[in-house]
Amino acid sequence: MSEWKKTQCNMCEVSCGLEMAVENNKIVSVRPDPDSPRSDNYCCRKGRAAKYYQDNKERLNHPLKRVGDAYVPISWAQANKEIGEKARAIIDEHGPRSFGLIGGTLASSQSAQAMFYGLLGGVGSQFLFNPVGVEFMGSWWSNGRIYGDQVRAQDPDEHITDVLLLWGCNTYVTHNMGSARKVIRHMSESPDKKVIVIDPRLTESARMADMHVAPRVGTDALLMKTMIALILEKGWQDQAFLDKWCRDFDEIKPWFKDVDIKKNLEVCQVPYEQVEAFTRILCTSNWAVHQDLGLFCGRHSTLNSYLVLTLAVITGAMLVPGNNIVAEPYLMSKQSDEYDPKTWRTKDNRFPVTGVYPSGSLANQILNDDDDRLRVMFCSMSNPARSFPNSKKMRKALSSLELFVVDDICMTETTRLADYVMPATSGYEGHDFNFFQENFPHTVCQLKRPIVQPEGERKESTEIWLDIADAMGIMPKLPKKLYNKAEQAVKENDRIPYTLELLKLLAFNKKYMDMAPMIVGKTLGKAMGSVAKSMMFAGLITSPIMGTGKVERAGIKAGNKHPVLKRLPLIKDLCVMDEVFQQVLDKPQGLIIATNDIEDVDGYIREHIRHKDKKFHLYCDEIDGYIKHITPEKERAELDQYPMVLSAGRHTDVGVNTVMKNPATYKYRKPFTAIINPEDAKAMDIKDGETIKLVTKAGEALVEAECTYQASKGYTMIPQHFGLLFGGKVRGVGANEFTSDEDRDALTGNPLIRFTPCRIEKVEAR
Ligand SMILES: Nc1nc2c(c(=O)[nH]1)N[C@H]1C(S)=C(S)[C@@H](COP(=O)(O)OP(=O)(O)OC[C@H]3O[C@@H](n4cnc5c(=O)[nH]c(N)nc54)[C@H](O)[C@@H]3O)O[C@H]1N2
Ligand SMILES: Nc1nc2c(c(=O)[nH]1)N[C@H]1C(S)=C(S)[C@@H](COP(=O)(O)OP(=O)(O)OC[C@H]3O[C@@H](n4cnc5c(=O)[nH]c(N)nc54)[C@H](O)[C@@H]3O)O[C@H]1N2
Ligand code: SF4
Ligand SMILES: [Mo]
Repeated sequence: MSEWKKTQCNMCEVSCGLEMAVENNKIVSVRPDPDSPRSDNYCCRKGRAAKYYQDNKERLNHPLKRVGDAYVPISWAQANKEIGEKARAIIDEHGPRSFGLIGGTLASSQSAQAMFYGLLGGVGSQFLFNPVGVEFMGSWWSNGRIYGDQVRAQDPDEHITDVLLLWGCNTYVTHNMGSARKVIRHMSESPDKKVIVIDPRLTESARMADMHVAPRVGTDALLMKTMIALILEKGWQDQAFLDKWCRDFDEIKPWFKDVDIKKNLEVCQVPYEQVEAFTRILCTSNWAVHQDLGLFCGRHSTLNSYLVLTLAVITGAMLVPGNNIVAEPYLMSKQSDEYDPKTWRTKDNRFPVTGVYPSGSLANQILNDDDDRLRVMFCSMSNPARSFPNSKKMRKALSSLELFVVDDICMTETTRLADYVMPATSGYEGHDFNFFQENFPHTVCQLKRPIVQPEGERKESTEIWLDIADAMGIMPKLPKKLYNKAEQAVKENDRIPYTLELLKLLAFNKKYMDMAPMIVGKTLGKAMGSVAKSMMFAGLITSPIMGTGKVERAGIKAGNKHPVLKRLPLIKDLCVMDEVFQQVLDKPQGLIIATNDIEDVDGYIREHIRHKDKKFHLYCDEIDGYIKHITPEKERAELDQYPMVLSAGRHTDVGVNTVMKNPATYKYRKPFTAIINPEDAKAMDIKDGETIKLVTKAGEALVEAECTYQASKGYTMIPQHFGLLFGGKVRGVGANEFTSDEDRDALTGNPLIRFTPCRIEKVEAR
């Protein structure tokens, strides 16, 4: 007999609430959880495929050590001791710049990130690399410039907006927005609402849209520059909003002066009438935009994001409910200031955004001969040998490290390069969480807990890295009293006395601050039986929602456990957050833990603009120096150099990056093809199903051609999920076999994996 258990999907950041039927410790069936406050009884194909992810022949069960070309199982104690000693010795000899981290979080499971920050703090290193450095460098840097906060990302308020833009993303397929298909269908069917898709291709999302704007690939920046010029020419900007909330609107006007609108649009290949209608809609409606890889990883990556935000501010659609809002922080990230002399640079002079360095800088930081190079790296929940640009170079770099330790649930392209491989529990076998999820105006919080028991010696990633940090000797010696209070907290189900003891310790030892999550993990986490679970508590009692009134607005009040302490404001807030934690523990389906006051629009704007003057800053020198080069002549000349461009890795519905490896999930589909526009194919005399050679400056491989109008002219695409080794067999070619770590955005170094110049060669029949 199977039993239905509540959990949260571990596949993507949307984190839908799910119910899974478990039989003999195996997941046998999946359905959306009707009680989930997060996902409104919604679930996609990837979530339903959980059993293929959970049980497959690549799962890891024991710590492994590389001996020659083979891996041998060793005990946790031996693994920790050897890793701790080796790492310590290398870092002591070569200094903290020899140490760096990769990953540390899945979009859906983030507790281990806290340990990664502790490891960096303990060693004194700043080198963190993860998918932020593939996707968000330009976008999050722009957030920092325009509203003063890199961490709180722009999001659409899709549930009540009138116009939803899907810009450079195929959300109907990729579900990179909550309840994606439901929302798009609803908007598409409502006569008073509109979906507008801006994508060169006729995607599944574009088919649902009221308007499909199909610019030439790589011309979004020119298109947006033209739209803003049109707004200024017509006087359509929201002047009252700008007067109230913008510091420097007049200073950016020169960027859009003397723009030849018709000439620009010829390069973008979009009709004037459509652009005028599109622009007018943005100036007269509530609108919200979801943007993703087509913009973030496309040509002019950073400028694209900057101009989307600029459009939102100019039309009065930024930080206004029903338009574009910001997510409460869900990643435990940091703000980065590249002009602070204490901020490290890479050898190629790149800087971090939210504490993360560009992925394309990693290989060069390892592969060089001088003393300033990365020698020890730990990697968690990431597959950089597949997901960072230029796989060939990445393999060489990672395998040349003096010590490379990886945790994963499976044997992957990256674990195969490691000296030690650590077996982790999946999100269905351990505790974890996505901190938090935006259901604007609400914030939802859910704790994943084991619904199946882990096999072998798997451990939660959070605990794996805590134990390694301990073995490296970077944890301070903690007072016995803190351990006792932790035990007492669990016994009495009251964490306040423990928290006060912890605060006392930190107040007298400021240098422990960097290690605070690890201190909680080692005391409260070990006492609770899950370090990850204690990270949720640590996150809540330091959360930016604390003390804002949002928790109380969501209906959560402090219990009566500490009536005396409640008079002290700090303690009162802690008691409220402790109550939040208790309620999260009590509700496996998750709950709403904070609610914004959307009636108070001015208050909302003021809260989320983090510049001191509480104004949007639209002018910055970096963009001033860049945007003047975006002219129709230069754009056309550069684009014409590349008659064929490759999108290295469209995200299709049979995979989630490289997380879903089991081919059983696409048994009756033929997913690994390069899609080519039929007119291009005809011109090259290529037939559907024919084998072609795809060539870029980084690599070449034979692939099967699929001729379809899903591809736009001059733009071929391969999927992101292939080239994965499963059961001894590789299917297809990995997308980053074709990408170069040199093709990067000039401003922030984001890789341009959606714009890889390529050549298609006919393979003569032998
Ligand atoms: N099924 C599935 N879902 C996923 C994932 C997955 O792997 N599989 N991955 C998850 C993750 S991590 C992410 S980041 C998201 C990614 O989600 P998406 O960004 O929606 O995924 P892509 O397939 O890369 O879609 C990018 C779109 O941009 C378009 N595009 C390319 N060049 C340009 C351009 O120059 N201008 C414009 N305007 N558009 C352009 C492409 O034609 C394509 O349709 O999906 C998430 N959801
Ligand atoms: N060329 C090209 N490159 C790309 C992209 C592209 O479209 N084209 N997409 C980019 C994008 S948007 C992203 S987000 C990145 C993703 O890049 P990564 O995050 O590096 O890669 P994923 O494929 O998501 O791999 C996550 C790893 O975590 C493991 N894992 C899964 N669940 C768990 C768990 O519960 N615990 C632990 N410990 N491990 C787990 C999986 O087995 C997998 O090896 O790739 C980027 N790279
Ligand atoms: S949308 Fe994301 S979280 Fe929801 S079921 Fe699909 S993969 Fe899972
Ligand atoms: Mo992503």
